[in-house]
Amino acid sequence: MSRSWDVFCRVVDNFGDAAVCWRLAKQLAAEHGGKVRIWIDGLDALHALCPEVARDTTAQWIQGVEICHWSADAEFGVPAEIAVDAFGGGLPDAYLAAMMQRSPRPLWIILEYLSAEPWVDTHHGAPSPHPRLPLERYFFFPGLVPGTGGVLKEASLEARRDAFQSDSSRQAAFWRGLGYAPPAREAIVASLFGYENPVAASLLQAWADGGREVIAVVPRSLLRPQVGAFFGESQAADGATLRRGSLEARFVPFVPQPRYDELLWACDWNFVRGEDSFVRAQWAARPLVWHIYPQEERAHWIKLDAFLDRYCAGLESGPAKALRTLWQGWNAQEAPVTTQMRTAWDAVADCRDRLRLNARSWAAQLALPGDLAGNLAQFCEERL
Ligand code: TRH
Repeated sequence: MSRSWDVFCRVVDNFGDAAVCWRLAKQLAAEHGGKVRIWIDGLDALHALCPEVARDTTAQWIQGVEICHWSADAEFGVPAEIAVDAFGGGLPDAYLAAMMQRSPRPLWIILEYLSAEPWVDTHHGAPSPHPRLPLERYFFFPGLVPGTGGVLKEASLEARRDAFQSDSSRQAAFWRGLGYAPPAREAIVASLFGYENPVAASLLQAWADGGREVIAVVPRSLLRPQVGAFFGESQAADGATLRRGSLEARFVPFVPQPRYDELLWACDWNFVRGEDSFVRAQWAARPLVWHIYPQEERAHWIKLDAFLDRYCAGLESGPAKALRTLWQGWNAQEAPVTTQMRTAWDAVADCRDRLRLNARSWAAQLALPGDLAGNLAQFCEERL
């Protein structure tokens, strides 16, 4: 059944909040016939992901979704049947008042952050009664295993990925579109998207000193100035190429979301961060390294380990240990001596075929809980 949806997105920082809400909104409209509005307080973030989005417009229709600027004086009109409160940012008072007037009352979904921790499946779908208002409210937890909400995945994603990865001419066209020659077959190509990272120089040095050509593809991010600084150019411009030893760094622009997927599909390794790029790198079916969003009291280490426990479950102890060491090194908040990062990289390079196979089977396993938008639509249908 076609339902109406209001997705509320507060841009706390960076792009992840907008990225998840935008994907969800598009998919509810395109695959579930939803009438979808996204209320977002930071149009700049959405514009970066989808340049068609104007930064200064109160309401605009793009790709089947009505994008509304969530300003202090926004007029919400009649609430939709379902309100998605992304990452528990809360709903505005005026909207709550309108929800109370609507009959039947709308459903309120708190869409949580992704976590691989074992408690997620017992909390997924639990009611979260509002302290004052008689509104039905539920927690919806993304997750990696059946019993959770799954993660976002468009119906066509695997087919598009496989078509791209098996077509060398499309890959060559992709690189040329970015202004670069297609990488040599024997080169290891790694995308580098992340937060500031004191460990970066150690890994870059290991690549520069290594016996095999490495191409680091560096989109705009907080990590990029450090990569540039390694070559003595902290302000490296889009389109620049810098070289040292066996390492070539390509500085690429921040591309629209669908193109970023292609970048992930085109690389042998993907260094990613936050939530959405982390999930997309898993769907790319290539080995990845996650720079997790740091939390207070080192809570993120629990999340990181919980993910690695699941991701490495099918691996033999050697490759599992190699991957863990690299991930832990990349997330360490102090710079290790270069040899540690080199040892970690050499260890994963030695088992790269095994890690690639694991990345492929992990992507297949990730589809088992069903995709998040479909699971959410069904969850709501059962309660409306
Ligand atoms: O930007 P992120 O760090 O996002 C977040 C926020 O910090 C948020 O507050 C926090 O709660 C959350 O992480 C956990 O990382 P993320 O989630 O990977 O989002 C980045 C998005 O940017 C993702 O959709 C991929 C996209 N992207 C492009 O579209 N083009 C690009 O060139 C690049 C590098 C990324």
